[in-house]
Amino acid sequence: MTDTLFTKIIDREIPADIVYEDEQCLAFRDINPKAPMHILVIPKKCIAKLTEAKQNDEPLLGHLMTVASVVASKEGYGDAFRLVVNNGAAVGQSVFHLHLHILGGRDFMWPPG
Ligand code: DGP
Repeated sequence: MTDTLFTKIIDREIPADIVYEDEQCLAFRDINPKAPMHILVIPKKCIAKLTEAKQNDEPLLGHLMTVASVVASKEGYGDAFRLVVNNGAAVGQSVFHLHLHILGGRDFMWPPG
């Protein structure tokens, strides 16, 4: 797939406030935060959206979840955070490079709007 905005963040072509990195993924603060903690976890592998992930991506998807948990805990929100994955433009996906939103630090509605 073609490069995305997030590929440029991985490659340090665009600056970002990076809070975690390993060989498989990167986590950085959302430029337009919707909560006191709003961090994005992205795979370094370009997967446009969750429905494009393949069965052999399962370990990577699990790793993203584990990293999200570790990052939330390091940020002080380990007891209460929400993960969001927008899959498709119709539900608000605007960057077509798979990402987990980690949100915390305020009250959240359930069900989400
Ligand atoms: P989504 O709507 O689920 O595709 O979320 C994309 C998020 O990416 C959105 O919350 C804003 C964030 N974002 C877009 N451009 C940038 C950028 O250049 N830097 C950072 N840090 N975040 C960005």
